[in-house]
Amino acid sequence: MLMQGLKKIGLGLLLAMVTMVAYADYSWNFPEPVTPMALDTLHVHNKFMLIAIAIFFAVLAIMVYSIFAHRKSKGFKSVADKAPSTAMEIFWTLVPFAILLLIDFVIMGIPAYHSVIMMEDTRNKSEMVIKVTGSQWRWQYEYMDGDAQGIKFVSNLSTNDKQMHNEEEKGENYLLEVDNPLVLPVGVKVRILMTATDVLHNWWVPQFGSSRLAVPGFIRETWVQVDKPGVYRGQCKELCGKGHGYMPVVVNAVSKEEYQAWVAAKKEESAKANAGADKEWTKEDLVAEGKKVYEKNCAVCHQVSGAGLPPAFPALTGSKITTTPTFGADGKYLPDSHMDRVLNGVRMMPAWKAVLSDTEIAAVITYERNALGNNVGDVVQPSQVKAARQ
Ligand code: HEC
Ligand SMILES: [Cu+2]
Repeated sequence: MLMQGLKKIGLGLLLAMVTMVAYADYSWNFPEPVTPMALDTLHVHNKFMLIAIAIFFAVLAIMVYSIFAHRKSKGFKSVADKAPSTAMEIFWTLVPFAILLLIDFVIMGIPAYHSVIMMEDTRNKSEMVIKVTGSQWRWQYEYMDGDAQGIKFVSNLSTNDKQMHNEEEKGENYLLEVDNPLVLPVGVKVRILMTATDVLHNWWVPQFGSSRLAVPGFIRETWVQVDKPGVYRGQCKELCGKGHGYMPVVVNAVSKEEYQAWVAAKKEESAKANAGADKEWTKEDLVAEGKKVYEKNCAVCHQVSGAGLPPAFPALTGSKITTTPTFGADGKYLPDSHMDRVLNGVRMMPAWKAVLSDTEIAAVITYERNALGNNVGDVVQPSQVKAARQ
């Protein structure tokens, strides 16, 4: 019986080892660390793992020895029959306490302390600052200083609907792809300020080893220094509502030269968009532009068709706000009107003032009023949005 059991266990172990070798690409291990923080935490993990394994085998060895050496057939009696000794009990309480103290506070405490200090050290030698804002359900990035100062954009999921509904083969980066990735120069320590506009989110890229809650109303900090060029993917790591699984993080780490080129291109792009804000747009152009803005930013809640998901997310088709005038006789927007809702939000409706440009807001409002089954006929120009902001 015993031998058979042992054979079975042996066979099991062998099988486990074979599968481990088969997975030698380490897909069961941590993802390859690419920042000093990720490397440090991986080392801490490995040290702790060794300590835990050593303790496991030491305890197991004592147990197996005790069971065999003190078995009943050799005449050993149950401890329960022995008279308790207070001195012994105190001694055997203090010994594990001392061992734990040594392991936890010294052998494990020192490397862990080192890691935690490293994580908290966001300012020392950091060369640039980026603000990351989480919203239901997208990330917004803003470059706060240096050449890139003023660059600000929204990063939306770019996986199409068809893949989600199994009408099309799922792509390689299914739900881990965005329209505008965050671009960072390699080898530069970047201080990251983090906040949220609605609920808790968490900006998490496993290969960076940093993860911090984004809390509405608070600015929290972390940092990354990506040492290897590449595209790194992550996700929001805090359950944040219906679209939690649809707000991936994509970071493109490039050489300093490529980064400079990207900054220049991005600046030119925003200069062009600003020029667009001063001209008079035709209704057709606004509606066409607005469709893009709508499908990227609004359709998650109000649906592509505009039917919404009542009662949580109202329909925009035929709604009072989208079909009644948004400007009063004095040219100012009315309270609780279309412009007010989109700029300032209310309850679960996000404010778009700080997220979308004048042109985008003008376009999306014009689109909602003249598409999605509505046919109000009026247009909102970017210049009117600009004025409305004041
Ligand atoms: C996170 C989900 C969400 C997103 C994304 C969203 N909305 Fe809303 N929206 C709401 C909710 C909820 C309301 C109802 C708010 C209330 O009155 O309590 C609303 C209301 C509105 C209304 C008023 C409708 C009415 O008749 O009450 C308009 C207009 C509107 N949203 C436009 C937009 C536009 C434009 C966008 C994209 C730029 C957008 N929404 C994105 C959730 C969302
Ligand atoms: Cu989130």
